[in-house]
Amino acid sequence: MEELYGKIKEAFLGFDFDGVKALVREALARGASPNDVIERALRPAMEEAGRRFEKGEFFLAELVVAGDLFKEVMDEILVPEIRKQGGSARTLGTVVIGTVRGDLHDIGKSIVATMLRAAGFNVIDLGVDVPPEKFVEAAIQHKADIVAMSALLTTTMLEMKNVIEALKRAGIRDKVKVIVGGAAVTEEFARSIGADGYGEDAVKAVKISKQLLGIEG
Ligand code: B1M
Repeated sequence: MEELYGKIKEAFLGFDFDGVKALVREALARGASPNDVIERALRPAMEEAGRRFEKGEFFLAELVVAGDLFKEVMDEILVPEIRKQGGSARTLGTVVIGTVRGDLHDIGKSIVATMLRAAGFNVIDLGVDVPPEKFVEAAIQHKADIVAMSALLTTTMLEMKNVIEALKRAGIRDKVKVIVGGAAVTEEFARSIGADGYGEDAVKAVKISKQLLGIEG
């Protein structure tokens, strides 16, 4: 399978949309899980695109195309597959999720939302560039059990603390669990701002959400 993941990365970095889709379908047909395809092929390819951008080898336009390609593969192939495999009849709790104010990166947040839904959570996705007051409003309106935040920029990760402060001001900090994640965030940072949990990837985000609500399995 590693060879196939290598081919997906190569096709991804060549922006071969049809090639990537065909190879992803092949990986699934050969027994790979959607999460393996994300974590072992698509996410590393995206990270390489980011490195090339940093080194000046890719322009911003190429980063945009990489984002579009990732989203197409998710929407057309992986999200339907995750839903098919999920199929949980229970509702484990309500999660309000968004990418914080000033941050427009939505791919990782959307993967986390999909995985949470597949696991049986009711997920309210607020989108990107979400201000603290919108997180608070949604948490109250939907009686959220968890507020989940994503940030990819070292500048915007600081917004997470502002959301926690806003939850405190609204008097609901002790009624919700807060989890954070995204490329810029570390476990240490999560602890320093008073979050209850940190997810390195979408699978860990689901695991920590269940743990925080005392759900087994
Ligand atoms: Co941006 N960008 N970007 N970008 N971009 C990064 C983050 C960067 C590291 C690239 C680089 O320079 N190497 C860099 C940030 C540097 C820094 O802050 N230190 C950067 C920059 C600088 C910028 C701009 C400022 C560029 C510019 O305009 N000059 C600009 C900012 C715009 C803004 O947000 N205000 C910008 C714009 C963009 C695009 C629009 C072109 C595009 C986004 C398209 C889109 O989302 N629709 C883009 C992309 C694609 C990237 C990289 C290459 C890839 C991000 C991605 O989608 N990864 C990124 C480089 C990188 O991450 N290494 C980069 C794949 C995704 C599956 O991973 O989002 O990490 P990720 O999500 C993972 C986990 O982190 C985790 O689970 C997911 C699944 O495994 N996770 C959670 C995520 N959220 C979670 C929440 C949880 C738990 C787990 O709990 C709640």
